[in-house]
Amino acid sequence: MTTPQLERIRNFGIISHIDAGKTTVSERILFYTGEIHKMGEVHDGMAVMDWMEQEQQRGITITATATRCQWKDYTFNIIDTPGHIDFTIEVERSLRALDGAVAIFSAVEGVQPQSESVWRQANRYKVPRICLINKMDRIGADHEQVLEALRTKLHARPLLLQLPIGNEEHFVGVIDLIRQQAIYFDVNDLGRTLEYHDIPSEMIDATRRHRELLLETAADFDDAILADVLDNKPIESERLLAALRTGVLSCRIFPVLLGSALRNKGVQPLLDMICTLLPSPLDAPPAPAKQLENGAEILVKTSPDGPVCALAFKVLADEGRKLTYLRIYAGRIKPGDVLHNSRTGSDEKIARLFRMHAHKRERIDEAGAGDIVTATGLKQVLTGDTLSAPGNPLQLAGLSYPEPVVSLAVEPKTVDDRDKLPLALEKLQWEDPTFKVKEDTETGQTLLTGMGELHLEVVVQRLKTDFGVDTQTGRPQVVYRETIRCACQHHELFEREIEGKTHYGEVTIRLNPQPRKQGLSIDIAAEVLAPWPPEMAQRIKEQLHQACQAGPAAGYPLTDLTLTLSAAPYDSHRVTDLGIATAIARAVNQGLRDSSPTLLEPVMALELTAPSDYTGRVMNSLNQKRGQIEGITSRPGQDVIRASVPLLEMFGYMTELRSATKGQGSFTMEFSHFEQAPAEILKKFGIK
Ligand SMILES: Nc1nc2c(ncn2[C@@H]2O[C@H](COP(=O)(O)OP(=O)(O)OP(=O)(O)O)[C@@H](O)[C@H]2O)c(=O)[nH]1
Ligand SMILES: [Mg+2]
Repeated sequence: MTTPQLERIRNFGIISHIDAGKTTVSERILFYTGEIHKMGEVHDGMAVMDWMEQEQQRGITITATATRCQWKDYTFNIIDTPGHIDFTIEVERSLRALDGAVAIFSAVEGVQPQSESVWRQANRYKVPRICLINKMDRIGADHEQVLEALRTKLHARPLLLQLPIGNEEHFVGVIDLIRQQAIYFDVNDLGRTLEYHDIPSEMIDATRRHRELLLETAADFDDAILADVLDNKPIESERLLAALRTGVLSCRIFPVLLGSALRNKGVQPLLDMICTLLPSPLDAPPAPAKQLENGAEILVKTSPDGPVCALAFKVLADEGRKLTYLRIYAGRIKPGDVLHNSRTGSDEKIARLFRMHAHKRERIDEAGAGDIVTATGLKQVLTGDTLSAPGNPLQLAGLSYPEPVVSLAVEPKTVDDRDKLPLALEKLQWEDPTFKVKEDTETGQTLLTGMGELHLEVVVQRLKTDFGVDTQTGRPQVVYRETIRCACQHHELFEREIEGKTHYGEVTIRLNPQPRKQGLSIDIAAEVLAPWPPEMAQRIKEQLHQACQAGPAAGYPLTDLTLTLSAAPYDSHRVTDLGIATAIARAVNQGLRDSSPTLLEPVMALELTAPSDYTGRVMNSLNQKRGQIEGITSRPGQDVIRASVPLLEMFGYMTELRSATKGQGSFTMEFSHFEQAPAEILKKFGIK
């Protein structure tokens, strides 16, 4: 493949709530762009993009999958992401590395909780988006309701670019409001052929009304269009699209298209709009970075010239070796090149470079700025690392990781399994920053922590299928947080002779409780650390963070408090690393014990759908689970209940709900916040 012009590259992700149709859309994209010759369906376990055995068995996406294809004279790097909240890190890292996104909504279910989460994630990275309302063929499809929810729930400004022709199973095509024509998709050749016709007479009025809205929106971004609209002059499609593009790139408008991926309708117009409206790597804002040699903040512009700067946004353990996904921001890389890893401070060599086509790799000789490729040979690299030219070490902004809230104890079944377990867990941790492993020194068990039951279930199954390690697991447990109920100040002086050397360190700390959802903050007044050598000052900061990883009540991480380092006298003749580290650990530990420590439990935001006949029964069971019902909305024959419920009560709820609703109820939930744990839980941990 020749190196495409940068302005004709589109790096985009497909994001949505679970089951909205991301993988089905991706599969159609690969088919219509000629990358695959047979369309595979998710529910048959045949979709190219769902390549993992676990994905094919479960019919859901688990890992973000990258692929590349050509549409007209544009090159797409696409990442299909999972919708399930347990795999949210896959969305996070994809949005961090991509320039744009296609947000998919189901025409029936509309804006669901996970749609809100991925939308917020995209907002955080200021990723321009276009939307596709999918499943227009289903009974109850209602694109107007989705548009309304985009406005009210996501506070976005959607702009409809199409109207549907026919409803539900009679959905046959769309009216293109820009070019003012009807587009039909030929059912006899899997939607490959598009037919263009005049707008059906009964839709002329609706088209005119919606077109006016489109013109008004375009006029917001182009004064010349505003003048022409006022003068009733015709406006060419290209001008309209250019104005809309300005609105999209600045995330002020979100154009909306309609389709039914499963019925092969609406995908090609989406591809055209990806080319026309989404950013190229050149449109993406320059990446902020820090120059490590002098601490200067700089902006890295997408440019193939100049020193290399790339972000490792995903690492895959592939046949035991690391395969690193790179987004290149500047420069060019090729096999044999040496790159500096800013986190480890060491240099690493690229062995081979590849372009990914789902799970298949194509070897390449070179890649440049704006591209997304994978590399082997980078042994130390982890997700979020910056790789740059050794002569010009840089640090890009990293990724933010959600906190795991569920843990599971595992025990290897045989001696052979015991030998293999640590390496297998290490490799799974390379891939997934939201999966953590801890040895429980008291029980000798290995404790896995992750985002949810499904996350850990997949890990345990992968231990068996990918690494041949059989394990026995306990029941999932909640990962609590610890906080304090009153303020305190503590002074600690540590001075002791160890192996002939006197170690000394002295600190005063203050602890203040904070309201819920405030998190942990560590305050260090600049003057306290000013006399310290920079590397010791850095270690003090790290030790303060470290001291908050395990609280005194039950060993859980601390939250909702402020830890202030109010004094740390520097005596260059007496102070030692060990002395100051011990003083900090003791001060924080004793301070926490004196501040009335307590436990907080994770509370989940739940959205549950069940036939209306079962609503009473479901609400009762949620009440018994200490759930707070936040609202009920009715759809034909079904109720959607939103509630918040402590995670502890939700283990195994899927089975319970299925049996209570004869298999017709379903729910999704995601972490919402931490709340004071009730007395019976505190009692279990011996907390008063
Ligand atoms: N009726 C109808 N069903 C669809 C449509 N698009 C997808 N589906 C079905 O919806 C289910 C989920 O589709 P997927 O493509 O796996 O959805 P997804 O968004 O990738 O799901 P996750 O990756 O698990 O988050 C599958 O059974 C699809 O066949 C559509 O346009 N109409
Ligand atoms: Mg999928």
